[in-house]
Amino acid sequence: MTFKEDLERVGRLVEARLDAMLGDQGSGAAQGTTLAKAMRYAVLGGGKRLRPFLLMQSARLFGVNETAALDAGCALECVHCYSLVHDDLPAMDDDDMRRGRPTVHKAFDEATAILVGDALLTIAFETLSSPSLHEDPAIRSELVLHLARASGWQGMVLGQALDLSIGQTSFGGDDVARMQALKTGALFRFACEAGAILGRASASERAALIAYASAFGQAFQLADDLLDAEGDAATLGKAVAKDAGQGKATLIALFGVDAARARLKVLLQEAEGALAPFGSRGEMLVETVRFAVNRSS
Ligand code: GRG
Repeated sequence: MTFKEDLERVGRLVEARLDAMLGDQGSGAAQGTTLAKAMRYAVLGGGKRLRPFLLMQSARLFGVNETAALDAGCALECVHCYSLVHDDLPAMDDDDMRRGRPTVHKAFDEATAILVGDALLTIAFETLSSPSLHEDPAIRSELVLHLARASGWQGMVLGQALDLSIGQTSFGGDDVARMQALKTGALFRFACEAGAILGRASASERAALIAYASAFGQAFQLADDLLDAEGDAATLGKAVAKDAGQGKATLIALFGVDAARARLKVLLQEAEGALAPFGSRGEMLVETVRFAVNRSS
């Protein structure tokens, strides 16, 4: 199967599993509520599903059962969607469009968008800790621990807080890199580490995947910044040129587009190099980082 075919196949699996997860929620006490409808709106029908894809490809290196990896990937996608919903709020990035349609607080209202984020975050941990995900409680507990670390106050939330603090302090290249490693990179690291956890990988295999994820996260963010600087709003499904307009601290703002492109090449090599221990089994992950760097949306 080609990379594109597999990305599409996983996208369909993720969509169907998330639909079922949120249908289950909707059939309980939340059935028919605005909250349930808004959660479905936030999660279904859009997105590249790159984080679950990475998780499933990492798990595949170790022959992990795809159903377990899919559930863990959907938990991760719920955290990602929560972060997008909260990031779009007026108190944060104040965006009207996401994934080609109105943001959750525009389609519903701000209070609902806050609650959607809260509920998606908790569903993620409900999913990871459910005995149906994996029979071994030690594996489930390790997944919960690492997702909590990646998404919380020492991870993505801290990255977002640092990003929001820009303007109050002066930011250099190292500060921007640290902020982005937390805000964007932490969930990619979890994606790859979760594959290693599910696959009971050796310490060196796990370290290789973490090194890949680190280069992947930086490359993904640089590509994202380049798309914001040079991309097309219709293709992206969201506003462009926001970073410069808001005086955002990006590596492009500090060093320029040419330096960003040169750094992207180095990161691509780093990501590919980190996969060397897996030989040809790592080919899909090589394709994934190439896709993340060359994407147009
Ligand atoms: C609110 C705690 C909290 C954190 C927000 C994710 C985030 C942190 C902010 C989003 C701002 C942003 C555009 C960051 C750049 C990287 C990024 C997460 C892009 C969106 O991810 P994609 O391209 O989105 O994978 P899709 O829609 O394909 O899932």
